[in-house]
Amino acid sequence: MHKPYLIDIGPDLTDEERLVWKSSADFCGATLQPVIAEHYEAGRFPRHLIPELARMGFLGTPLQGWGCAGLNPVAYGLTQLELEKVDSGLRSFCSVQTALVMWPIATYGSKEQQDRWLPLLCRGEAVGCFGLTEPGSGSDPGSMRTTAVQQPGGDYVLTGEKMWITNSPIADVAVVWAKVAGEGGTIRGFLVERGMPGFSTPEIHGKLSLRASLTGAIVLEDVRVPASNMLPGATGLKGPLGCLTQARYGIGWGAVGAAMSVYERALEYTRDRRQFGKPLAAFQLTQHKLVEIHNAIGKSLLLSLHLGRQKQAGRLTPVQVSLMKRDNVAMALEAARSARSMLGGNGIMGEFHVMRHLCNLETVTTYEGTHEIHTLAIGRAITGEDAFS
Ligand code: TGC
Ligand code: FAD
Repeated sequence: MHKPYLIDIGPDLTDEERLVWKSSADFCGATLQPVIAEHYEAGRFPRHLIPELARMGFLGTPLQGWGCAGLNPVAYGLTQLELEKVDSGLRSFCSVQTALVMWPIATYGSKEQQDRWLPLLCRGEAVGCFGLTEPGSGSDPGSMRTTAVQQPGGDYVLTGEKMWITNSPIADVAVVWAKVAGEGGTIRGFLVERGMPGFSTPEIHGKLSLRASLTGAIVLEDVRVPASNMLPGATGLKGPLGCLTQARYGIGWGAVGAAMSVYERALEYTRDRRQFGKPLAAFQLTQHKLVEIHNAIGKSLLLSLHLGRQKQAGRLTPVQVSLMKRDNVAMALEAARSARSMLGGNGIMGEFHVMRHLCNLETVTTYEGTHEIHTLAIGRAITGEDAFS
């Protein structure tokens, strides 16, 4: 008797959540999984799939209005799980658009900004990106050097460079964070649009991770942005950090999907492949590896469900999200390393999909706050001592 998962959250879900999970799994398995390895190996984002992702409600998923699906946090998390079960880069595309572009426009934006951008972004007719990181400012975004200087007529002139920006090469709109000169350097968010003179987004080439995702810079050479493009509801570092809390929540769920993918491959492979006269899965050392991954997935899933319910009740705190992002991604990375070893030489091949997840997860543990930064955030919360600097 073979039962791959002993922890099943299915009975704890509502009918709607189960339906979302199943339809997401069916879509991702039928439409994304068959093409992902080829795109990853070519270092290409499967751009032609954007309309399909939009049709599935994967853009702006938890938002209410503007055509968005309006799913609750658990159902939204399950969509992220299924997307990342295929590839972290596909989840990245959707989560940047949703949590880092649409969420700030919906939360901090003016009605005019919302009505203009959110329907287009929801339908996938426009792509957005989020510019916080700079060449000299990663874990410490408060040290950013991009500036916005207000002109006599009210417009702002933005100058600086953003680095490592998901989706930037194809973005129609960039949420750019900059320090406003003359206001004590307060951080504000601006919607910078493709076509504005001085705005360019060169692609970053040579990534060995997240190869099916587009990453670029944002170069701002005295870009003139109307005052009406400033996000009126965000002032200070808590503006961008609030967006990160939304995206990190989705990553917490997504990482469980990546771990499930590598676990299922390792289980199938070790049950089929025979050495020394019996299946690899019949060796105690292999079972130990499988049990470690299996149990870790179960615990991460339960944590995600618990924190999803807290979010639904309005009780989820940013540091709880740090815990979820940190631990679920670390779990998935460990699972991918172990699964790769169980596949032996085949483990490095694209067709077995494990090495791709392993390489992707090296990015996932770095972006949206590195593992170390989340350790320090949790350490600060439980000790009351700040060890960041
Ligand atoms: P600190 O003094 O702690 O906080 C400043 C203000 O922000 C508030 N706050 C938060 N609000 C919402 N969510 C959070 N997670 C928050 N963390 C802090 C805080 O309450 C305070 O508010 P107020 O009212 O008192 O002003 O700030 P700090 O300078 O000490 O920095 C804290 C630290 C280091 C944790 C933060 O800077 C940090 O998280 N650094 C990591 C940077 C990061 O995650 N960058 C990600 C860039 S985007 C990205 O990677 C996208 S990948 C996309 C993809 O492809 O999926
Ligand atoms: P650094 O901050 O230089 O850190 C380097 C190392 O030092 C890390 O191990 C870190 O944990 C450690 N470290 C730093 N400070 C401390 C400390 N106080 N104590 C102990 N250790 C410390 N950014 C965006 O704004 N938008 C995006 O869309 C986006 N997409 C990305 C896509 C990809 C593929 C990648 C790789 C990155 C992306 N990022 C994006 C940037 C990402 O958020 C940063 O890479 C990340 O925040 C870390 O910054 P850094 O690379 O400058 O590393």
